Amino acid sequence: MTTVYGVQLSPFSRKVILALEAKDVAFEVNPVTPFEKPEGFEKISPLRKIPAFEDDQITIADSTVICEYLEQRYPQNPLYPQNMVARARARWFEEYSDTAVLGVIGPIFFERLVKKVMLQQTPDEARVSQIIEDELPPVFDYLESQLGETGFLVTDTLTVADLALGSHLTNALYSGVEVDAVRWPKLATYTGRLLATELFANRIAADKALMAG
Ligand SMILES: N[C@@H](CCC(=O)N[C@@H](CS)C(=O)NCC(=O)O)C(=O)O
Repeated sequence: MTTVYGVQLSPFSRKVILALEAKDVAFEVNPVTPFEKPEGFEKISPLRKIPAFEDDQITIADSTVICEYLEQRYPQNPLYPQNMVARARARWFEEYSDTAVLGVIGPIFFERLVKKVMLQQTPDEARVSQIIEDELPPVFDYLESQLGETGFLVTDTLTVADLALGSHLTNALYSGVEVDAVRWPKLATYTGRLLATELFANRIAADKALMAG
């Protein structure tokens, strides 16, 4: 069975899950959290990070590597543009999302969801405010400067860049971080449009069911 080792609230695991769902590939999730990794997990994920992936052909880790493999193995509903420039831009925005956007949303998600809701600890709201006021604006400014009025991040259809960015924006939503539509109008519109797609809406519904349970 095609298996994702990870948890659906992890942004990197979500990127892989979204890619599988976009391509209509059946899979199961073997739950491995960043806090509790089974003994021997390094055999599946040598860096001991989630997600890892296994099917009848390969056992491999890292969301970027897994998504590229999925694209070649399951070419239907492509997530990488054929055009050379658009493809490079999609890869770039995937990288930017997984580094810079994660860098600001990740710690807020950790404080407000992981610490507060999962670990029943007091979130460091001073740290959250400092990120929202100082660290997040340059990241959103850059995204605003790159987005068009319509379509998705790189083209008119979803690419891996949208799966990566959308995955972090989903965790922003769960963390109470809204994109200010006055300051970042294109990013706010894009976020609304992306998270309303069937692909993201179904994933968000699944996350909400998990968090409610
Ligand atoms: N570049 C990796 C990053 C994966 C990553 O950082 N995963 C986090 C959870 S979202 C993790 O496993 N952290 C646990 C650790 O570093 O020990 C990818 O794209 O899959």
